[in-house]
Amino acid sequence: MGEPAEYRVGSCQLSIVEGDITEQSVDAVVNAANRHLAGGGGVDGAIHRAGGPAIMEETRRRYPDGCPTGQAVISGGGNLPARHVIHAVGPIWAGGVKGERELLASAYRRSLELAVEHECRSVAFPALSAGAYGYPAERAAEVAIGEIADFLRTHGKPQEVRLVLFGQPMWSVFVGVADRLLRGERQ
Ligand code: AR6
Repeated sequence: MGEPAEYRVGSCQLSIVEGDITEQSVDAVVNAANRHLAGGGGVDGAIHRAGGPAIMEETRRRYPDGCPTGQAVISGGGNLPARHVIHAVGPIWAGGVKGERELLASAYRRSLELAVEHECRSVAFPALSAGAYGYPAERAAEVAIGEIADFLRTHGKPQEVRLVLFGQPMWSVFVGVADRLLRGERQ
């Protein structure tokens, strides 16, 4: 089990932990959703199973047209410990030639903007696009960590961002990238 790795970014904290996103006691958890907000496997399946039907009822009602790739929408957290779920749509990996990097960066950025708009002090993200959508792990980690760190330096909030990785291999890829990109900021 990878120990939590913590980095100070400006006045905020970025932590990288191994675990299950549905168990995080934070103000908002981010879901790795699809454009139709139709539910699915992976993080999406786990969030709807643990959170109950209220989440899907709300997204169907408020966002009947779904959510474009690279964007995010917000709902309540249902039965989850988190108050909100931010449904972010990352890109499907297509070899890196379809603007995937910018779309993935935008999904992280838009999620953080929504978190700040809803006064969330703590937000937990999974590795968006790095499962069923096939984004290579190391590159997904570079985008995630680079984008989150830029946002925290620019805005000074949310106070805590937690990257929650499923399994030790993915946790070590993210910690390796964070040690490189955030050199000197590990606590
Ligand atoms: N907690 C944390 N991480 C998890 C969990 C969990 N409970 N479950 C899986 N992961 P994925 P994507 C990891 O496939 O690539 C869905 O069907 C997983 O091991 O959830 O963005 C949606 O409906 C991987 O490292 O998201 C979409 O259609 C990472 O989370 C599509 O999959 C992301 O894997 C989205 O695919």
